[in-house]
Amino acid sequence: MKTIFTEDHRLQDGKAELIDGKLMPCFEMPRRAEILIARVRDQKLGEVLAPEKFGADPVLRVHKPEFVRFLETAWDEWVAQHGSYDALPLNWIAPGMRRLLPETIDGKLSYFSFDAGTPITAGTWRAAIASAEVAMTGMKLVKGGERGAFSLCRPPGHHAGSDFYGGYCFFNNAAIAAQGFRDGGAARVAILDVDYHHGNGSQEIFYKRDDVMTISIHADPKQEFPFFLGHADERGEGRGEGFHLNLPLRWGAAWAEYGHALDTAMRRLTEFSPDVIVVSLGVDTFEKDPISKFKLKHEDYLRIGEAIAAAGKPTLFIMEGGYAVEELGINAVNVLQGFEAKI
Ligand code: OKP
Ligand code: ZN
Repeated sequence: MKTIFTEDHRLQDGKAELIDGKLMPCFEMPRRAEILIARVRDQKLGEVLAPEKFGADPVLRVHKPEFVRFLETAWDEWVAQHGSYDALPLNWIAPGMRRLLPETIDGKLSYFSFDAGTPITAGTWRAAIASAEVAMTGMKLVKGGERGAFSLCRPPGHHAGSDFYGGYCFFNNAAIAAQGFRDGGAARVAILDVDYHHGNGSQEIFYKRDDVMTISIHADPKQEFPFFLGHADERGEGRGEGFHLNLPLRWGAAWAEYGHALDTAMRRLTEFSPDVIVVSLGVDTFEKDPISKFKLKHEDYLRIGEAIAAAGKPTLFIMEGGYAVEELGINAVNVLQGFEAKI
């Protein structure tokens, strides 16, 4: 299959994130995409294409204008206030406080974010737009008849919601592509999120809709980030009731548990009968991932790709997480090769 990739991902190169009570070098780093594209080339997965320009229009189909405007100007406002170093929020809204948009940058960071792991840098806006363009270009390829395509997005997207960023994510690339499919004529789109972390942004964006089904297999939020969404009893709301599925697994889950959840996911997805599948492809479920606690092995990623192929639908893979950097390429490309072996 074809891969969509741009060097513009490098524009997001945060210095540090707050993790385990310490400011540590960002796990979400440019080297991730370098390793991924090297493996794509090495395995001769297929042609590598640059993204087309889409600008902010498709982003605005799923994100609120005030949020998009905030991200466009946040760096300049931060530099004017503090100086030329990465912007991180320091506090968040608590129950009983009022959600009013502050005038100053520190307040705005707090208003639009949900963690201190996601630095806004000089290049964040351009990298995030480029990442969304990578997703949209993959969308166009699949809409144009490709059975599968790989959007090598970086920064990732599945934690970003209609008006918030966090978890290394700014714009929700998978949601933007899914909405792109809808706008291009697809009646039903399924997002299957196999990243270790719950795709809270994708869930929030489509929770009240029955045209985009969201399914996420992830570490139980009772144990793991993002903690406050991703429980098994969240099934959608209003028209969206029954069109969302969470499959949380406990720390330590290996293929036995994971494969079972994937079967359940694919059964529900098939019943929905989507025109197209968008996969939020995280490989931080890997046994050696430094920030995660599942136990998948290299060969398990082939099985994930095969299971997705068995649904028989055009499929767009959108890169999300995975932080065992040196082995990231093997795991992600294994999913794509498992898929291609079964189509
Ligand atoms: C982004 B993606 C875990 C700390 C969590 C944020 C993780 C964001 C993951 N001990 N910090 O879903 O891979
Ligand atoms: Zn993740």
